[in-house]
Amino acid sequence: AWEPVTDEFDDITYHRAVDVPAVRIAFDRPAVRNAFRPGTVDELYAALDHARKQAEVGCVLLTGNGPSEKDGGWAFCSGGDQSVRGGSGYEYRDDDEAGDDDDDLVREARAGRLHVLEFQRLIRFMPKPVVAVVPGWAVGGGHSLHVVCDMTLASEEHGKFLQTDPDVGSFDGGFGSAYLAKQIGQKKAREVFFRGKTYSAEEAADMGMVNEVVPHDELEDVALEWADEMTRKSPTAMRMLKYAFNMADDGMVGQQVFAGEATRLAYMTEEAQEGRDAFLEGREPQFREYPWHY
Ligand code: 2NE
Repeated sequence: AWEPVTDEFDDITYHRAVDVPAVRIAFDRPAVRNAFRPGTVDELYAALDHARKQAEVGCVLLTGNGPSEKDGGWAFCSGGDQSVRGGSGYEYRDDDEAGDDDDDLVREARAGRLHVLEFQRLIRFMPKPVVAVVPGWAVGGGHSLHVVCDMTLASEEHGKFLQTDPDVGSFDGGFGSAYLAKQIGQKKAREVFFRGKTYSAEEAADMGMVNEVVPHDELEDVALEWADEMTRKSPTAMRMLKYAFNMADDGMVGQQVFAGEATRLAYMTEEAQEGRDAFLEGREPQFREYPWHY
């Protein structure tokens, strides 16, 4: 069971599980296969950042609400909303109420930007697992979002995976392509972008970009079971593992993020506290009392 964290969002829904320390963030524009416009991205970022900061939340399920009332179609996300794409990116339009808590200057500064990439980075760098729960189409920038999530669970009947970026003159040259190649290999990743084939959930699992495929009506229950499993594990170990998995591909930033967590752990030692105490008491630190572990 879920309870709303807030009902103030327009383009997404944000719920907290009643019995599991997990949240569910869902695209809520099923009529356009959950395409995102700038305000949608603002709301996704705000919800995920909120989840990141909640000490009692250990897992995020990112999904898409559905089906579409118009034709019954299901979607995780179909990428950037092409109807609001302007000359240099996606633009706020008058009916884009989402995220309008920001003042006009902020919206103006973001206009035309591809700030879904900031949302991708938040998924990547937040210290908790984010699971893409794919009930239908994962397409274009929506495909890239499932790629950057820590794991992907997909609907057997409706899960479909497609890259249309070069069909609409777009290209995710970061996680959407390069990290995908790490997951499924160079040849397959190039096929995904260069041929633009649609893959079923089973095919996507065989390729290595989907972890598990389950019957559609079990999708949300299984997702919650995964969240339950993961949130019973050591938060510190999970955080260090996520950053360890990231580090090899994330260069100096990956090292910085991992090192930040290592520093936090070091601060918890008596040895580091002796350094602080000595400074505050105006004396030499007595580090000789501490062992040189090997
Ligand atoms: C998603 C897909 C394959 C679904 O096909 P189908 O046949 O199931 O549905 P249909 O009829 O195409 O779509 C249903 C309604 O949703 C709208 C459609 O226009 C249609 O509207 P109505 O005719 O009912 O009024 N719709 C679907 N996707 C939309 C979108 N992205 N923007 C606006 N309206 C959309 C099929 O619909 C499809 O191929 N969609 C386009 C996928 C796409 O090209 N996405 C953008 C890629 S670029 C990107 O996402 C990106 C990036 O790569 C990097 C940074 C930022 C963004």
